[in-house]
Amino acid sequence: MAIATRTFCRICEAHCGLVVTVDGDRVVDVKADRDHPVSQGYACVKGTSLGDLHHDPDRLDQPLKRVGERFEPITWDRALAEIGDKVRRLRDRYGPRAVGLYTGNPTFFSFQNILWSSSFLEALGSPNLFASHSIDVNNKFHVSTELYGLPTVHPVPDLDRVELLVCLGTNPAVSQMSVVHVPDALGRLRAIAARGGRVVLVDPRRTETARKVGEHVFIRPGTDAYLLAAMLQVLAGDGSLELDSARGFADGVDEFVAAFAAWTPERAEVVTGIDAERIRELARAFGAADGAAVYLSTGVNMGPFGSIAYWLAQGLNLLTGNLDRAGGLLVPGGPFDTLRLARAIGHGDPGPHRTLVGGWPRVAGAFPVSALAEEITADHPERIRALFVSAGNPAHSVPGGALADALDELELLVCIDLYPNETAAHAHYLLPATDMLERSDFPVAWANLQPRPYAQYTEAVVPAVGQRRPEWEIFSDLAVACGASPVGRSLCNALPRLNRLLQRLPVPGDARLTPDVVLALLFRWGGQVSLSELRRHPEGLPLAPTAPGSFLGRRVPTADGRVRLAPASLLADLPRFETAAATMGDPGDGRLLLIGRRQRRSHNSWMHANPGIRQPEGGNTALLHPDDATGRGIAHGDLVEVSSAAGAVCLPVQVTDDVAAGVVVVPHGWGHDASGASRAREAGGVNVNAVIPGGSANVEPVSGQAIMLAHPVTVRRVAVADDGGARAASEPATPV
Ligand SMILES: Nc1nc2c(c(=O)[nH]1)N[C@H]1C(S)=C(S)[C@@H](COP(=O)(O)OP(=O)(O)OC[C@H]3O[C@@H](n4cnc5c(=O)[nH]c(N)nc54)[C@H](O)[C@@H]3O)O[C@H]1N2
Ligand SMILES: Nc1nc2c(c(=O)[nH]1)N[C@H]1C(S)=C(S)[C@@H](COP(=O)(O)OP(=O)(O)OC[C@H]3O[C@@H](n4cnc5c(=O)[nH]c(N)nc54)[C@H](O)[C@@H]3O)O[C@H]1N2
Ligand code: SF4
Ligand SMILES: [Mo]
Repeated sequence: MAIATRTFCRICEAHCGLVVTVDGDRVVDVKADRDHPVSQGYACVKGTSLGDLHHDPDRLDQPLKRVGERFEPITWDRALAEIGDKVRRLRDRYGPRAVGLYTGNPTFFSFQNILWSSSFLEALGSPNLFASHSIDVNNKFHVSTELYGLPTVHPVPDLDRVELLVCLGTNPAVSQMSVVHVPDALGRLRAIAARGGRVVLVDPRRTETARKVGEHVFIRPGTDAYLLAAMLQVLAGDGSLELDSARGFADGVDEFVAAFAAWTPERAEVVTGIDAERIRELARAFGAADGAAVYLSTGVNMGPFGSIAYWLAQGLNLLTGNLDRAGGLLVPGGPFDTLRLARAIGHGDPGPHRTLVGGWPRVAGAFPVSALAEEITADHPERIRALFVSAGNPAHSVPGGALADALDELELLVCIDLYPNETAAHAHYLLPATDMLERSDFPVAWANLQPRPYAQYTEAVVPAVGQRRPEWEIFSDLAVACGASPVGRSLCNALPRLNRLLQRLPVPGDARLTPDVVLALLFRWGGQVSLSELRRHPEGLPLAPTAPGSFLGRRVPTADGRVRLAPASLLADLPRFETAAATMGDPGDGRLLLIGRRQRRSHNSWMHANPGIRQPEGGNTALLHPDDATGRGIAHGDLVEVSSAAGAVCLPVQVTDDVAAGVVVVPHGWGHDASGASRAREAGGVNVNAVIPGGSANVEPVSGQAIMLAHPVTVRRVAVADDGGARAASEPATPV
């Protein structure tokens, strides 16, 4: 008999409500949940294809061990014993730093994975955690740690009331944005425009979003911080910053404003390519609006000055009185006090650990991924010799080829994943994890990022296929096998940070700390709702809206409760910002600046295997402005080579004036020749990370964030379209 169960998607920040129908052990239907309190019937094809993902024959269904060039089945017990034995020997000989862990993007969408994976590493006594956030948002984590005391504090735009929303480097119609929890982001932006508000989208490409809503402003890649600096300068010059009230909540207000005093709109125009008058108009409209917000995302994060840009965005929001007010930005508390929890587990503290090479500190608990290759290949006794990769594909997702090469130097590489991805091609063992339909969950990492607060818990909706196991079990068993604390009575030791918290609570000594037990305790510890209430409301429960005025002076999690607007690390990065201005935005030698984009049917590197999603034929394409194409003798559909000192890729070109002149756009996540998933291999395309320079030389020094866009590249024709451009035309440059 078919049973329909409410749950929610955990692929991206939107967490759309879904209704999944299961007949026996088959998922027969996945639909958007029309009665969901926030997503209200919105879901994209990735969410509604989760049934195909669940039953995909290319999935990992049993543990595999490398034997020569092939992978062969091995029992869980044997795999755990062999991995454990190897890790014990390496730790005994070289110390705990011999072991490392990379946690990828889906980690942060799984309550159990977040907690158990990093706790596994802590239980082994190693600081060597690397996470995908250093190829995504480390700038935001660093700035928030400096300004607000925790990497997880990110004021979110009050989308239902904002009058002027300035978005930089985001394409909500495709991505649903990042570090904010907004299903149907395009619909929410349209609602702003429909009630007479303004949405301004700053982007080197006229995006799918810009075609549907608001005003679009072209900007040269990598230059957003100069635009924001000039907006601040205009408002400071007009005397319209609310300095006195800001001084009541924040230190360093005057130092912050003074740091950018030289950035007149005229100077910023030269760097950004945006007309000085337009900058003035935008700044003044921002200052005058009855509720305004600057929001920025990966198009700025991954640039050379993501931290300075995010710092400026925070400062502009605060000094125009928009932080912590209705219609500006709010800091939601979450269904339980996530800020208090983060502080209790020491999340804001970078700690004493440094990488062996380059001495990088940890940001949000993890070293920069750009430093990982060197930590593996360093001529140092404590180098990483055994690496666990959980829910990630670093061989593919990290810029440059050095990491993929370094993985082959490891004595042990274990991948815990749904698929045999490109990283798995280097591994010794592959361990099959359950997918989101096979596990209970609560989206803890996004709980304080909701413009419309609500809480939703889900049970597993279908039994695990084959020998797939939930990550909390995998990591608990691995901890035991590797010689860390045993499960049961002292599983607490495998969750050391959480345990510090649990020690204050009446936990039965031999209780099994399953994810549900831990969740129930967290809700009991300070929740607006209890887990049992959430279980009774599988459709999700709306929570009290975030109160304006509840953050500044009240909940700022710095030691003294004040915002630190002029932190030393950011001030120290200003000389780099000033010097770079001379060359930013245009290399001046005929090369183009490479940027990325996302596509609706992709999700980083892991949607191309899903048989339920039809992908554009032939993989990815490069977008080029007509002037840049003509000047190089390139026509629509031709095959071009995009190259840098790091490497080269060849792919078809689409000529479009949606892209600013001087810019070439290539989406990431494609090119799966090394994947073990047949459909991904056949999807075609190329991995743009082969062209983007990697390693610790291409990292934002202040945050460890990899610089992944605005690199100069050479674009040249290598072949004329043999089909008259039909293939490139099969996917319009700006679909939706
Ligand atoms: N050039 C370029 N590179 C980029 C980007 C870019 O814009 N341009 N974007 C960057 C960004 S924002 C990100 S977040 C990173 C992502 O970088 P990664 O996280 O390293 O890579 P993903 O492609 O997201 O791979 C996720 C893996 O997790 C697996 N998986 C999915 N769900 C689960 C689960 O529940 N459990 C387990 N164990 N595995 C699971 C998938 O099968 C897949 O293999 O890529 C970055 N790389
Ligand atoms: N369909 C789909 N959705 C996704 C993902 C996916 O792969 N596919 N990935 C998810 C992940 S992991 C993340 S982190 C989020 C990211 O969500 P977003 O940050 O919204 O990501 P993008 O859609 O890549 O939008 C980035 C925009 O920045 C622009 N850009 C590039 N360089 C610059 C620049 O220098 N300045 C400015 N102002 N803009 C620039 C690009 O043209 C692009 O339009 O999306 C998530 N959602
Ligand atoms: S937008 Fe798509 S991928 Fe993102 S949560 Fe919703 S259904 Fe899932
Ligand atoms: Mo991301």
